[in-house]
Amino acid sequence: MTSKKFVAVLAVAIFLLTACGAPSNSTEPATVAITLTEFGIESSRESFEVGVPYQFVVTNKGAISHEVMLMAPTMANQMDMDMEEMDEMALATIVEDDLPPGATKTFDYTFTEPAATGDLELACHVSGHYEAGMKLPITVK
Ligand SMILES: [Cu+2]
Repeated sequence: MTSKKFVAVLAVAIFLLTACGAPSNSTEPATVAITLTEFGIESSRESFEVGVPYQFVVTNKGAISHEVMLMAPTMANQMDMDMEEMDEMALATIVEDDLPPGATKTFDYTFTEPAATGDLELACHVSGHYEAGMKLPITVK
């Protein structure tokens, strides 16, 4: 192989490598790690961007079952709101049955509009948990 030909082959090889090896990450959802405990919610990210697909990976590190809802803050003691209505209000939900101790569940969500801090939160509405501190305000820009 002449050195000129070798360079040409090398150039093609490099082109192919970079073409396959460097995919754009723009379509990959950004991972958000959420941890549930008694009684709190932690997130690897509390500030989000409109239009960016996020994958929420929710892990229950507590000793009892929890749930997670992405929704506007609500008075947990509001007696006129039942679980069904809350489910309708929620942008996303992982129900208690799916989050026993040690479980990890995911959901995908892309925010469509901005939200000031406190307009939206991640919350657990298992009876008594919200009041005990299982809520985390988030911001969407
Ligand atoms: Cu809970």
